[in-house]
Amino acid sequence: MTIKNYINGEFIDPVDGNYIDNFNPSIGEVYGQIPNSSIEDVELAYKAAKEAFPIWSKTTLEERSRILLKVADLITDKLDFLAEAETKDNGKPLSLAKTIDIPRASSNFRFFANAITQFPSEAHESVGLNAMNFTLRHPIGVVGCISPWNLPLYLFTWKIAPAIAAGNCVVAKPSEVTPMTAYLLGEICNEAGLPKGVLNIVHGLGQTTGQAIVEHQSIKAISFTGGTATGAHIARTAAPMFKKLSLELGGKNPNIIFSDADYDEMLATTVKSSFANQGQICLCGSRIFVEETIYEKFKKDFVNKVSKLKVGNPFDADTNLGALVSKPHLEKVKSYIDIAEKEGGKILFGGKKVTVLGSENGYYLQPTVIEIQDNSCKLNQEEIFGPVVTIMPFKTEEEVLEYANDVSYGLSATLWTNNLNRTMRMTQELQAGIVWVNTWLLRDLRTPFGGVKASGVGREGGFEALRFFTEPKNICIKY
Ligand code: TXE
Repeated sequence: MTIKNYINGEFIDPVDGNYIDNFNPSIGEVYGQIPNSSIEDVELAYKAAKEAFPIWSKTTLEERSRILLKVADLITDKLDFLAEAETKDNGKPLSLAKTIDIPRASSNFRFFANAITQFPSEAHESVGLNAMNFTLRHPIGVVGCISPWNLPLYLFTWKIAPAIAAGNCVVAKPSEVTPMTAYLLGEICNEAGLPKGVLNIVHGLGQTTGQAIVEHQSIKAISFTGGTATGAHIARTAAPMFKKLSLELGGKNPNIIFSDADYDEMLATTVKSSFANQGQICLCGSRIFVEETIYEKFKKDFVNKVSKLKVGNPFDADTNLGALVSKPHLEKVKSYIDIAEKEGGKILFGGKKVTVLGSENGYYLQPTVIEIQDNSCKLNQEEIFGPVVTIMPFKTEEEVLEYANDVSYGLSATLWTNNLNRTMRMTQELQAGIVWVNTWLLRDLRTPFGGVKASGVGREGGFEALRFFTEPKNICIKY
């Protein structure tokens, strides 16, 4: 299957005819081609967006909202089809694509379709000066949205929906590793009646297509989710051009477990926060710290539960972990497991590649639990982004806070305790953009989403996203 670029409402070949392979990770085989778009393709997409902007930016909020709601409905109507496409492209269990990825893509459109109708601007009366200020929030113009492979349609639409709801026109690039559902979104947008050129999707490699979007003089804002090194590179390129930047980068999140937590619920959720989507979620709690008094019990129960997870063909209903997204990624994750013992770690479970009958060339890995002695080891400091977690005991609140914060990342943290005072103390001190207490991945789309330190700059979600995708202008009137 050959994917094409979606520009000005049409599906077109890349200008210079260059294509790259698209893999099905569950069988380790090429199943299609995608454009490796050049500067010329990005320019075509930009021109279409620029032309659409004057009308789209003046389209009433009611009309924008109506179209976005239609996109949301169509995604829901095509849930099975889109979920199957996502699973084939990414390797994730079909059950996950059906319950998380595709429903959330629909919710993203529905949420911002509604949010834009409620988005306020500010007014400030300058008391005693006989002046009144009000702030306009105008769309920026043409904006760039670049997304990763782990939650393909979910994260792609998380950027596009607020961008177009706010009246911008978009040049978007999904990950070259998982382009399929973004391609299918183009058809849905046409069916929903989104005017031509409002959304343009160019496919290709980061260094070429992505770089061309970031370097484009007239693309005024970049919303990016992906690796920290790529985020730093994008910031270096875009900052001297004074572009607005939102960078949602990696995580190395602590999962802190106290003995007073609801044990069974903590255990079941910890299995999910460790291995959902094969551990390829930037919010996974990959560093597990357990209070000493329950450490041995937790270790036994956790390993027991993990040992029952089924690694298998992602299309099988009873599969818990599907394939990792690509061969290079599988090798990267495996390389961390290989250094575990050198670093003084002990593999309590997993660590090996899995051969799945009938899919022998797929990229499968066991869920892996490694006991470590020292938070400063590579395994606890670098983002592995796979089905690998470490566990380590702690004695005191102060000690575990130090472990939790002693890392370059600061995306999310999970805390398991029923002690209210401790909850209040620790949530104040944890260096993270998101802290979950007695839960994980519970998302309310109105809340700010993003990280501190090497996990990024800026916040997505709710009005934060609409603020990012608009330019405020204050008008001051003296009377
Ligand atoms: O990310 P990249 P990759 C982390 C995770 C993973 C690592 C690398 O640790 O192992 O990032 O994954 C585009 N200009 N996360 O290689 O390369 C690229 O084409 C413009 C965390 O997938 O950062 C893709 O569309 N764009 C993350 C997107 O950037 C460029 C989720 C992300 O690719 C570009 C995924 C450039 N110079 C990986 N280079 C999370 N926090 O959710 C690449 N791209």
